[in-house]
Amino acid sequence: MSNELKQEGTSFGKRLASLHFWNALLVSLLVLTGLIMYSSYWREVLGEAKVGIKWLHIMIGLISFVPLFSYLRLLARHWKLLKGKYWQRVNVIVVPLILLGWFISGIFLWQFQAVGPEIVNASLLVHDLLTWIGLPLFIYHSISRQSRLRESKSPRFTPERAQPFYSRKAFIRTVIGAGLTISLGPSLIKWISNLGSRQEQAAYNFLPVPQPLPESAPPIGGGAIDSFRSYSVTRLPFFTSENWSFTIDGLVEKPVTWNWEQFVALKRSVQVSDFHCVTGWSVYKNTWEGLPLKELLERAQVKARARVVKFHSGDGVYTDSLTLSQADMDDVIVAVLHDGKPIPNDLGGPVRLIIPKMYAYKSVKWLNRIELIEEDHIGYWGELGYEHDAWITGKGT
Ligand SMILES: Nc1nc2c(c(=O)[nH]1)N[C@H]1C(S)=C(S)[C@@H](COP(=O)(O)O)O[C@H]1N2
Ligand SMILES: [Mo]
Repeated sequence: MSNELKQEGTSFGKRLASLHFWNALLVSLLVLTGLIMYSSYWREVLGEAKVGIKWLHIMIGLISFVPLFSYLRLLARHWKLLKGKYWQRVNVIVVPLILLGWFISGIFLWQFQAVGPEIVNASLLVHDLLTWIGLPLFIYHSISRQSRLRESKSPRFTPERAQPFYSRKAFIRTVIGAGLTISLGPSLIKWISNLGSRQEQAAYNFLPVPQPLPESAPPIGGGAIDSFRSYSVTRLPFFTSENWSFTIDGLVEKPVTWNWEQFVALKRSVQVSDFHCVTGWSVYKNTWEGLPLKELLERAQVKARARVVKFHSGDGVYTDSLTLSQADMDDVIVAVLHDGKPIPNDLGGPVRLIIPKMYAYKSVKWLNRIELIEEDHIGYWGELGYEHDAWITGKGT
């Protein structure tokens, strides 16, 4: 919205300036909370408070509809006033479109269970795309307006008029600057300091390397569509074939602990399934090879008293559980290979749980212990308010 209009001092100009201020403030806060959610550094530091950040983002997002809606009602009049100002006219169309796109896709992402994976996937794409278009535009806009303002500090530009306007801008600029530094700074430093050791981290430290069955290579599902967004609430744990083991214990007749060599010698089978994260991304047609949970439980001989299967991650933090009847589903698999290749460390390798009919937060990475218990156990995300029974919309029972 134009400076010129505001300096005219008309009430219409004042309304536009005020809407512009509130919108800039809300968008700054959305960018701040959005980037914090995106950053793996903050994910680790915030711990459980990350759920609060998500709620804040949703709330601010909902509130941001107020200035957007108010502006849309003024748009026609503003448009007329901008006669001949080509770029400003482009602006007053493009900016509300970006905001509206963010808003609508945000609503779907928020209501992921109601709309199902396909709409959520599309919404995440739109939300991300608009962020990578909108964010640079937004930063460019706030910097260029700032310098335009400085240029216009002629003697006629009286301090009385400049002061409140400037302080609002300075405020927004501080929020943006602080937001970018806080949310991206640590990730950037971490990324730079990791540059040297990246190769090393990617190495697969397990010998013997598990050999894929004929159904896995080439993958019977034709190969996964799209890729995983590596997500971990902790720092990545590292294992090698020397220090890794897999245990089944608790209420079983035959508790067992395998080392890596013994574990890869067990008979595996292959299945194809889709993988859906609640944040909106999915990976379709994964060919997983591993040990059906059912068979592992039969082997350990579950005691009659047991009700629940608890899964422990080697990260020492993450857990989840299934009831015994859920654990009886044929497609629940303790996976060792994905599309014929060993599961890399950042995606939960060497061994992760796969429950195709439930959201991916039930898919415990670095799985190394299965414990049979009597009482129910609420897992990591269940404790943070997500549904304990994470059935995917349209796929559940
Ligand atoms: N141990 C552990 N398992 C985990 C998680 C985690 O943070 N730690 N994140 C869960 C979530 S929310 C998702 S979406 C998937 C992500 O799997 P990926 O990192 O292989 O993409 O793992 C699930 N299993
Ligand atoms: Mo997730």
